[in-house]
Amino acid sequence: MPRAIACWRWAVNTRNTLRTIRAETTLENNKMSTHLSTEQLLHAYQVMRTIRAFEERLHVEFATGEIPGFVHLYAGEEASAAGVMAHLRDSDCIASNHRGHGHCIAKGVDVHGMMAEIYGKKTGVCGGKGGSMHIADLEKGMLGANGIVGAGAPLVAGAALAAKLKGTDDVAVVFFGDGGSNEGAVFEAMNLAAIMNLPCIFVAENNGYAEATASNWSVACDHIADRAAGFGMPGVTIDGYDFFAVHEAAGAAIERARSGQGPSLVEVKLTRYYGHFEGDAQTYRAPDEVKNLRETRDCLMQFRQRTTRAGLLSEAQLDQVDAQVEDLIEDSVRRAKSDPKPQPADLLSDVYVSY
Ligand SMILES: Cc1ncc(C[n+]2csc(CCOP(=O)(O)OP(=O)(O)O)c2C)c(N)n1
Ligand SMILES: [Mg+2]
Repeated sequence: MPRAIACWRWAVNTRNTLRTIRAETTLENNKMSTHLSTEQLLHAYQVMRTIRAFEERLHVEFATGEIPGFVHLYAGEEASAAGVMAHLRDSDCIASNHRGHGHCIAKGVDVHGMMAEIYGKKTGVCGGKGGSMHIADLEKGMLGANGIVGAGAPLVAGAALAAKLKGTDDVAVVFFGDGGSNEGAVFEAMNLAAIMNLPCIFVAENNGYAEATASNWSVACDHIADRAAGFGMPGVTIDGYDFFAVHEAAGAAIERARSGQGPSLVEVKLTRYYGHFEGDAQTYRAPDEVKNLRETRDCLMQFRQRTTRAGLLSEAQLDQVDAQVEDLIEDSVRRAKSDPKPQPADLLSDVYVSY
């Protein structure tokens, strides 16, 4: 089948599948069908709840002045990280941006090590030398958060090329924002991935703003996903408040990449609950914008309502996850605060890679 037709068919099929999911998961009829097991559903909820609790606690702790550097919170966007990462294994690589905590947690990076890293402590996953914007854990396939907007895309193209040359069926996923979607590095990586038929997935998390600039002002087309056509790859736009929609679309794109059919672009539409960075006064947002979205669209709220009303999970099971996550976050903050700082001599280690 010619490539353009194959791409178009994939996009149409994905859209149809998503329409089906939305119809089946409407709250009005309380019906829902999913092929996910109880264990997988609980894991998805646990990932989303951990990200939310981690970020909400950081919001409080950052205000005390104890955390060095900048912090960009991911709260509100949890369904994207959880929905994509549910399909990945440790040997699959991801690269993130400055808003990377959620991607790290969903990829399985240790929460204690992350909290210590953000506090700049020696026990952090990068020895306290990276901080919030440079958390990386190669054993988990987390190539790194990244302070340079759009810079994860070429890294992921490289990881996908490595997987292809080694003959594994690993895939590589990059997360970038609506702002990042305008970067030349992202276009170059998408072009390379298409030319070389690399197992790459480009996930554009469109939260409506790049710093204070609204995406409907800065992005020249209606949907970031539409840009995929320019690279001959499929693109789809997904409701990022809906874990199941993200899970389905990401699953199709990842399966496509794993089976050697090449890259895809998945645009996930969502919002961030906090400012661009901690301390942002957000004067560019309508007063009730976040409040309304939290009350009507929140991904955790929707997940709980749908799974309990459909009899897939019980309130008690979900409450138990909430309690476990609360303990984990409490413990991680307590430990991070009392852990030792790196010493001056630590500056001389981790400079070069040891082969
Ligand atoms: C190459 C580059 N240009 C500009 C910046 C400054 N900057 C940091 S974050 C950001 C906005 C990114 O917005 P988006 O990609 O939509 O991600 P979001 O913050 O919304 O998650 C900008 C312009 C940067 N860090 N790197
Ligand atoms: Mg954005």
